[in-house]
Amino acid sequence: MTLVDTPVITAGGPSLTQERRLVTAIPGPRSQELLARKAEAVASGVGHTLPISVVAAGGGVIVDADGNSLIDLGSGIAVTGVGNSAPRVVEAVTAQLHSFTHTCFTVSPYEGYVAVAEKLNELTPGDHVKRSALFNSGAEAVENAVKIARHFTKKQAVVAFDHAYHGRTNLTMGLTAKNIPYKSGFGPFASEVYRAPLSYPFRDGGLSGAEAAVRAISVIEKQVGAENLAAIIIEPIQGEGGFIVPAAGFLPAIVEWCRANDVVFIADEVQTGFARTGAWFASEHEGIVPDLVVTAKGIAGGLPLSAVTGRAEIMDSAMAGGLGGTYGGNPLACAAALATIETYEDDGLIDRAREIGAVLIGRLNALRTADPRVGDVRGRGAMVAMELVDPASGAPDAALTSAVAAYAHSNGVVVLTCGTYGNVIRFLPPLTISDELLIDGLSVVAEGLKHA
Ligand code: PLZ
Repeated sequence: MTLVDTPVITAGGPSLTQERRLVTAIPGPRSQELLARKAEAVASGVGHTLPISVVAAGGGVIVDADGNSLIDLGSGIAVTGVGNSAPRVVEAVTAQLHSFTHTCFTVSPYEGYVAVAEKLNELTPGDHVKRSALFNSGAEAVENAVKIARHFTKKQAVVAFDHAYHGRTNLTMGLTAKNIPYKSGFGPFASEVYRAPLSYPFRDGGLSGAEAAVRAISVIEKQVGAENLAAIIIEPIQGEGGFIVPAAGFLPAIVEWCRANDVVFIADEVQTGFARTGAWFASEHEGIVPDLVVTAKGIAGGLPLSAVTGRAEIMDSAMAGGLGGTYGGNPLACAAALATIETYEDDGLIDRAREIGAVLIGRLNALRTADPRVGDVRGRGAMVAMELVDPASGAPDAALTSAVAAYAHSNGVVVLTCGTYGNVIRFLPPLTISDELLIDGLSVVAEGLKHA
């Protein structure tokens, strides 16, 4: 292939040309150079999905150092809902950069942190009195939610579900279900973590939400006991575990049981939160009001920020100085979050997530009708996936899934896979993507399926 000597683009944001453009094979020579350096410099446990060297991104594209422009159907794992380098975010963070970059909120407070907490208290489900605390990563916020629930209830056990993903720190690894690559050899894990069966409609043999809840609650009562249980933590739609939407009624029944048994119900909305599913939070689709909500990812347009928000009496139970961290609620990340939330609101991105969902579900269902290897299509808003199976047995087909993803990658489309069985292709486009790009990306995936 002849090399086009493209200038390296560095300015990102929505004004980047919105197109799929391949000027070299993926990876091109400049990307290969970076990957060679990565192999020498970066620990091999830190993998990568796409072999490219990113120089700019925005709207619905990611541009690499070779001048290729790829369609982004992953948003950096559900982070850049407002798009990369979203104008309001760039402006707010730039202004904050010029005033101050860090004081440590627990040493000398500033308004941005308080304003983010106020916004979270307002936007999360329920009209009870709330408090928030800010952290850096999803895992850190999950750890703190569990800490707070234990302090409040004076109980220790925590229940997580099959297929759950809650992070990579020691406690959150223990809460996460999947062994490889998350846990194997990384133990011992924290004690007092228990696992309950989920509602997984595609693989549950017709179990209703209510029946699946009875099954889970029975395991919890027999194996843990409400008198020992501080909290139940669940993703309202499971992310890494396979975009599993529990059957209707499952989540409300679990919440109700928690209420009746003095158990804190924690919704991990790290992946589902912030407009992604066509609501501020996925809990809203089932009308549930969690005691604590954990947020991260989509909250700050790509800057690292996370939070725990919940009932004032629970959140306030930890003693002064009991919660914190050097960087939690960093002023740059808070400025980004306020601008991000304003962007979701002013640009109507919750509605846009629903429109994107309609395109995704429509196109993927058409694929499913035509191709029995597409076993299931599911999700809400701009969080949608297809599960690929062997049509004869229904067994998960991870090899087909990898082949389809690899085809998409080499043809300029960033798609991610997930699922306990590695057989789910998930779609998490930025909410700023155009229909044209989205449809082009999906046709490449469809070609990949035909090709495999
Ligand atoms: N809870 C529901 O989805 C992060 C993991 C990427 P951190 N998911 C992406 C990877 O392979 O490490 C996630 C999540 C849910 C918690 C987390 C953890 O959030 O910000 O990655 O710590």
